[in-house]
Amino acid sequence: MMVQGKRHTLSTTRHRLLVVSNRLPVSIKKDESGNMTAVPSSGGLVSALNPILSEYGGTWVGNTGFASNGESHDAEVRRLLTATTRGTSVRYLPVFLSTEEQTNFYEGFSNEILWPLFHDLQSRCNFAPRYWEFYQRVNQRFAAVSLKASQPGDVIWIQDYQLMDVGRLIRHKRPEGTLAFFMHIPFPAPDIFEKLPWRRQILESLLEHDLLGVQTPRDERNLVACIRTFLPSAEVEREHDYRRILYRSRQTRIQAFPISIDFQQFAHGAASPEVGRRAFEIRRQLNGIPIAIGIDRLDYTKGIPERLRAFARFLRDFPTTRGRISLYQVVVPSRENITGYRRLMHEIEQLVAHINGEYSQPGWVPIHYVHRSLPRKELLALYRAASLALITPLKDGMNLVSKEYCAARTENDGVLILSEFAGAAPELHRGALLVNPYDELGIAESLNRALAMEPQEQRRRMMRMRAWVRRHDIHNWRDSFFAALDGYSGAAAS
Ligand code: GDG
Repeated sequence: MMVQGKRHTLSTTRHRLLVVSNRLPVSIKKDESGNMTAVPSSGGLVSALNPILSEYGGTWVGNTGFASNGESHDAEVRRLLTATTRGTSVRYLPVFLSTEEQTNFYEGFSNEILWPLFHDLQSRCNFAPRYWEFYQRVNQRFAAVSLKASQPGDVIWIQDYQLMDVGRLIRHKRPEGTLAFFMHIPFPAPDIFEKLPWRRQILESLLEHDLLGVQTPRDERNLVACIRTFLPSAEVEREHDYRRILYRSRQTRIQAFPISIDFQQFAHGAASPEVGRRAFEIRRQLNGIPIAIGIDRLDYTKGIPERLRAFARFLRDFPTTRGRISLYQVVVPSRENITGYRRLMHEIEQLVAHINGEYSQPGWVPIHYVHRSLPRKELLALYRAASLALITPLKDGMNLVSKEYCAARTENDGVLILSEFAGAAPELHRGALLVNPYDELGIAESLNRALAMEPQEQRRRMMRMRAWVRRHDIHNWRDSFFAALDGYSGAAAS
């Protein structure tokens, strides 16, 4: 639709926006005396979408991580959420799940099937049929809350792998509505996706959206290849930088939108005197010994044990570096109700103890290990204090930490060692040292190379990465996504 020669975009017409994600950006916690408080949730999805919602305004639908516990409890949660967003243009709307639903939908279908499968770790999957029933049932619940909270002209933007069936259920009631979806995790190739017993239903549900965003061109190729393989009657057309799918008289645009960060916010925050003082303090407390940081949610996809082993290999193979660098590994608690995650935590703790036991010397510890979530300022101070970032996921949709590290390096120094299987790799490859996260020796050699890297080379590499992330920030991501949606949706015609 053209207005005075200018294309209407979602940003200029301000369509009402409803974001739907599994978790709200705040979690509800109850203390010992039974008082409830709302605390910010952590994770990449929240980091990325928070600045967008605060700026654009809208409704955010999601669950609070707290099992439903009767009418009066639910009403209290609602009141708390309303109080949390008072004075802003954002509204949080809770979806309440029972403990059984949480177990089977979230821990079960989402995190014992979809999460490992979509990260190419199929041997970790548990394809229990009851999980699928709960997945559909809970998706139905999210769809019902979203429908009730929105009007036909609104844009409904569904997030991530836990909610792939919501669009189908909404579409049924709103054939003309504008529905978008963004997948934050990788999309697997057909030979992996085919293991999913419900592969056809999932693809059909995804094709109910007007716009389907994925992180990287590789994810786009994989998704399209899965559609061609498992829905052979779908027609695929290639347009400039996206594909158009025609299936059962609906059109869906599929496109890669590499997600990003609020570059200016990270750069300004990191450059603040307060953060500068804290970074100085951290370096002093560590006796001036440089650090390489690793910052990850507790998750086997992040490659933490593999990284620790590679660090030990580095200390073994390059003995002159002992005492000259430490690894500062932050592991943010995550999904602690899932057995595999608790096992992973113990594995990490044992490895840290073992490596420290083997190599520590007076005045130097090889690995500093922090197992908790840090306040934003402390995180920024660590980014500033760290000469190296060692980010080696086995597979990652994007990995925002790698972009945040670059944004925080306002002096254009520091080296990023990055897994070639992170979604960020194709964007940062001209500045980062890319490694295979399974290749212990390769990582050890890269660490050695990073430690010896001349300041001019660090500067050249860091400047390239910072320029890229500055240009391709979260605002740019939102604008591209909304512009693409405009060309396709009921919103554009309204
Ligand atoms: C998923 C996909 C994709 C971490 N520790 C602390 C903390 N964080 C923040 C970081 C960053 C976020 O959490 C982590 O984001 P990632 O992108 O690295 O990873 P996931 O949580 O797995 O995110 C991922 C993302 O969605 C977005 O699409 O990139 O591939 O898996 O922002 O800063 N924040 C604070 N304290 C911590 O200790 N405050």
